[in-house]
Amino acid sequence: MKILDEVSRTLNEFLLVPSLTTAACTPDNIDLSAPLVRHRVGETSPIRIATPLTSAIMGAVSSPRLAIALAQCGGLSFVHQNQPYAEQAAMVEAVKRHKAGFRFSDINIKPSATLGEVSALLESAERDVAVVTDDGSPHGLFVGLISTDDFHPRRHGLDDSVASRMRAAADLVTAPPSVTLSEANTLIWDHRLDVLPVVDAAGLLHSIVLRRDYELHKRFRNESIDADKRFRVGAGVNTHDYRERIPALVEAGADLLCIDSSDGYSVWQAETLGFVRENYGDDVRIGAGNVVDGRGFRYLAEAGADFVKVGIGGGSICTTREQKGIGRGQASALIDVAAERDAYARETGVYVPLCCDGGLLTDSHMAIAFALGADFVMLGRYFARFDESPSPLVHLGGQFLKEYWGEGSSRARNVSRYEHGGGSRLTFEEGVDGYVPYAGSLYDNVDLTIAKLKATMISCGATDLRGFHDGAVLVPVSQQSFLQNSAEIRLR
Ligand code: RVP
Repeated sequence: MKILDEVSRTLNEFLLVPSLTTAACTPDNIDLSAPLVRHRVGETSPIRIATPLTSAIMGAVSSPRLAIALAQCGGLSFVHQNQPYAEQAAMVEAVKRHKAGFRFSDINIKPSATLGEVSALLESAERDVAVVTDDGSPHGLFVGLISTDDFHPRRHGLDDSVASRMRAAADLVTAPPSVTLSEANTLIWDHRLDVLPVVDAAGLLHSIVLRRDYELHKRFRNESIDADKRFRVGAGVNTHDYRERIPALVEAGADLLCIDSSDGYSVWQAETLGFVRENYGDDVRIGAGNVVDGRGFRYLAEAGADFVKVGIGGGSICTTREQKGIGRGQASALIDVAAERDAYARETGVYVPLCCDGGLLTDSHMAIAFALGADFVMLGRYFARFDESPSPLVHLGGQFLKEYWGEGSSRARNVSRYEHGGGSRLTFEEGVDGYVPYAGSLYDNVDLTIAKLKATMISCGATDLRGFHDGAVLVPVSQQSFLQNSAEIRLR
């Protein structure tokens, strides 16, 4: 038996002590970019992201819609693996197929629907125009467009059909799927269009380009895109069906894989990493985890992991610590693993990035995680709160909430992540099923988080994340100062 000297500390137990802010510390000058995969010290990682945020490998979090939005903001999503691999690969493909500026048509209606129905649809979605397809689906036969300018509830019967007031496809300007974004925008301005439907040779709707996205697109200067200008997306894998899942995900175009497990210090992870190296060399990039100490890091780094994920039991929906008694405070885990990462880099000349996963409840927790040595962070609760996450929005007790559940909850039944040796059954739960407060758009919230991280780095005199970590001065807070810090107490 061995008992570690230090107590297990959470991110909440640290504060940053400001250092000299120099003239170079301006928000425009701060570089939040991060390496995602291993690289030689002094060289650039083959995959970097401009915004060091990734979304958790969870069914309640990482959908194609969220993956596209996050890639637009410079981050990266990992599509969850608790589904048949063909379905997961289809999600990856949907992200890779999506051309920047071209969106899935999400407000669609059948020509036989009534004006009353389309009116309600547009009102609830806060949109002005719906796309009419033969079956009302996003990729059905394109039939026309109907907007709030095409009918008025007092002039036209709400029981009249959409077909009676829509502008028919034959009279509209459309473009083929080969159109580029700049050609599409020229058509939009030349023909004064609000919507440009992109339609294939068979007349099926492919996507739409919206005039109002023109400005939005210009806002994304840091998109995560591959060499072919497609959005980057990651995907979770497991140590059970990797022989089938990994080829399917690679074929679908996944940029990065990650072994998804609550406890990654296992021979099964080394085997999975070995499979990738044997079959793909360095062409396929794969992270591993989760671990909470230097031993776990070194084991996975030596087994070939491209990055290592840190954190056991800290997730906001996680009950692993109560159920199994395993885990470690996220701050202690990061301090230990970051020291091992740097020692490994000195010894081998290879830098293996760290992802801090779970329990980042505030933007300041993220700042502390970067100061303690995380290269990038993974967030579940944070992203689950946004419009773009796949979980339902509910109105309860006068509050808007989004559903959020753990992968170890009985709702997700993610047996491959929570292996208890019980076959395909989840022997006991390691996560809960609950709600998080709805917080609006991912774009606005990520902008705010970036602004706060930059403000922290400015106070600490840093202009990039590595410099922030190297120069960080942190202090553990005592129970007393922790209590006094709480605004609730100060106001009493
Ligand atoms: P959080 O951001 O605090 O919501 O944590 C998300 C992380 O929690 C995930 O990336 C994963 O590592 C972990 N998780 C997911 N499901 C569960 C569970 O059911 N226990 N835990």
